Amino acid sequence: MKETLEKIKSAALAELADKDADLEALRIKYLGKKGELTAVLRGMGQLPAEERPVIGQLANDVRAAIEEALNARLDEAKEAALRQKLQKETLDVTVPGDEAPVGHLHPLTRIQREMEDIFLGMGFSIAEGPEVEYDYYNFQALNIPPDHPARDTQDTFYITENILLRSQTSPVQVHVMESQQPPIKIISPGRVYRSDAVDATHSPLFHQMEGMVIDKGVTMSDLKGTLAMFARRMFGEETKIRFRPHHFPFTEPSAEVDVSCFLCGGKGCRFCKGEGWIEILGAGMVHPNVLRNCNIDPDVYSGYAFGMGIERIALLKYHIDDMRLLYENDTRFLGQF
Ligand code: 2NM
Repeated sequence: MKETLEKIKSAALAELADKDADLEALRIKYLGKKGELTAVLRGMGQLPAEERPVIGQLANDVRAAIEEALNARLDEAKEAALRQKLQKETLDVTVPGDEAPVGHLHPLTRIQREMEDIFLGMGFSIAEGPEVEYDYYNFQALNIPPDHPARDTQDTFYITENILLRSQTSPVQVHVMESQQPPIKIISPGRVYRSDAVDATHSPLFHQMEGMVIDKGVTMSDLKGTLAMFARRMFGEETKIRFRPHHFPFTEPSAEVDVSCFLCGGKGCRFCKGEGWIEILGAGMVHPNVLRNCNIDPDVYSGYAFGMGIERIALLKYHIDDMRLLYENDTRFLGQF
């Protein structure tokens, strides 16, 4: 029996030493209820009484030795598994991170804010209003009656007979004049709509910034001074402005306003098409009919107004030759600003 126990022990230890050993199978084989060691212990009853303690002791020693070897292997396996797990989860904190792309304002938005800042600096406030308007606010109040030819050049999108998408931001000024007496000094930036086909310089949706000042004794020279200041801030301190007579139904007198070419300084170049001047806006003194329509007495108050396309200013300042680029959201284009 002693030899059997020794054999079991050396066989178990040999098997446990194998690095590919199935440890659970070996535990069952040697230590389990139906295992080899248990079988030997069951046979102890047949032994002479004096041998039992000796064999019993030996059996315990063998069991302890196998358990010890088994536990050592189990610990080793656990440790190896942990090492492998940690290795897999290792994070190299020295590897450079992925750069998160950071965007920036759209060039149109930048120009609009720049323009707003210039006028805010001259004491204007920003006024906003609805893009869906009554015909009255977009046309009639502005001295454009139903059959006026100016409606043709500003044909817009009608929602009903008398509700439409505004074709200019002037209706905002009408709302302001209706709700407050002068002094009024506002700009109204925003989207406007016209039934125009898309090309390099036209879009059915574009942005305008209009301005209006109404008070006692406001004159054309105030308009000139304000626009001259705007032109210098926007296009450079050397910039001059030039008024050319024009006609708008809502202003009298009216003018189209040019700035001296900020590339050639007025000598004439490709950019200004040899003119030396670039048209940027329309302006004039608010028509007495418009003031009357808004319950402002034209014998007491006078005012000027102007309007310009924000896209046009953006195209000029950034030397962009096609307006459609501003709307296509191609980041290869937008990323340049
Ligand atoms: C322009 C040109 C000239 C204008 C007039 C008014 C109002 F409401 F006061 F009558 N707002 N904006 C105006 C004047 C707009 O855009 C080219």
